[in-house]
Amino acid sequence: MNVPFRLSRATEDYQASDAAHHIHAFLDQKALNAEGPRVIVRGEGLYLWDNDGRRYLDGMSGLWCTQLGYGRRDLTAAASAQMDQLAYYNMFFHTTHPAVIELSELLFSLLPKHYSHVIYTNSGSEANEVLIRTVRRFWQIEGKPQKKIMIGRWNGYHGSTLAATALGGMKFMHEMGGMIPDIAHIDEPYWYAQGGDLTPAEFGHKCAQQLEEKILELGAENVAGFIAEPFQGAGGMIFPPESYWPEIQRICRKYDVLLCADEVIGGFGRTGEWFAHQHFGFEPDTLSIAKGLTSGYIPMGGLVLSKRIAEALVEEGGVFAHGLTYSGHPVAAAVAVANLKALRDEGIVTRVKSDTGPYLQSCLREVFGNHPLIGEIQGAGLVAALQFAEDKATRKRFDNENDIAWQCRTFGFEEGVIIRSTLGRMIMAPALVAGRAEIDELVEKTRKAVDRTAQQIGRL
Ligand code: PXG
Repeated sequence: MNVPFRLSRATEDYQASDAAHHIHAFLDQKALNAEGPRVIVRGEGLYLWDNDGRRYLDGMSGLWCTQLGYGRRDLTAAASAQMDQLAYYNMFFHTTHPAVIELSELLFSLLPKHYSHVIYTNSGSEANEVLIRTVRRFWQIEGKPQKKIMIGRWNGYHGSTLAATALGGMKFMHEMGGMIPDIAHIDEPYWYAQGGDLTPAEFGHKCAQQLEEKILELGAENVAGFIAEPFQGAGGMIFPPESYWPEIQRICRKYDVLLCADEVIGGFGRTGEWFAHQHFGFEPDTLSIAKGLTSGYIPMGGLVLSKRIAEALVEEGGVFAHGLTYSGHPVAAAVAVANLKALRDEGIVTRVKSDTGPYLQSCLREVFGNHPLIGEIQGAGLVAALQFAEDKATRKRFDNENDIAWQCRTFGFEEGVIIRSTLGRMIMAPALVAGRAEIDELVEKTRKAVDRTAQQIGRL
């Protein structure tokens, strides 16, 4: 029986009303209206149900965020209890509250010791908006107000608000009114597509050195920080070569450019470490966080600061003219506390590192290692990407790789699994509570979707 819950309205009815009122994210609205969106009505564990009773294994944790899966009653109870006691208060009027204090104690007990302070936001985009102002303010306090430029990467993603769009490197977003002054970009470390004849190590080093060239071009005295995702998420789940991060860190230190890691996707256990920069072994000055902080149950994000930055703001900075109505919202904080405690005390992050993560990675390599359509498998912990290739020997990609991957995603839905396509890559990032049986199901349904894609284009 696949229909544990059903709302009374017909799917077509919801779809008509949806079409009448919504502009959906990153979609051609007219085309979507013609097709009609799936109406998702319920979630439990790793599974989602639509309004017609179809069940899907959610291989993407919603949008990379539901670390604990759906339906956790401890999180809803935490929200409800906090709403009963103190539904809202702020941190403006010389006030604070226990929920946000408890959250920060917990957060900093999980973070490396050189971080001390956080500015809470409602989302990852806001965390990166706050980042730009905080970094610029830091350099003002340090007596270097001309250090204003932020360097990001082409095909990086840091959110959809104006400054976050500009920091990111999605050109089609820039072209839709998404650019501001004092932002620059360097290339992404996407070896499979752009590495040419270089080894991954040579290519990683070369990409990192672009940062040095860019800093010298702009003048180190004008550059405030470099922002990047430890591994690219929305841009295609791209893991940089091992040579990349050490060289980036060396360059940032050399020119006193702040190293800003966007941990919105990589944070909270995704790679098996609490934060993705720990997986890659570098030490950022700031961390942008969101998504897994609350397992997506309620919006919350934040900007974590190193002691160096925090000390300057606190000891020398005076008033920092910044604040959001919902910064450190008590209900969001209470949910985050329950979420982080579960991730820690149920050994979920530890298990991703020691068991379920390696299991997913080895299953994928076993099933797709010799697949005629798959040229590369990347990932760690519970995040992975499969790269489609027309010719594996030369790493030639399909001209229409976008369409092929989209078709594979659609086959996935038909097989009852939600996986994501970006350019020519299929991405999966299931909830961190996934057990081996669910990982088996994810891999098997993905195999069916990839095989059907291969059959359709005559490659199997
Ligand atoms: N930084 C990173 C690295 C992200 O992935 C944001 C910031 C912005 O967070 P908010 O909470 O403002 O959305 C993100 C968001 C996808 C997808 O399909 C990825 C995101 C959002 C929506 C879709 O991969 N990442």
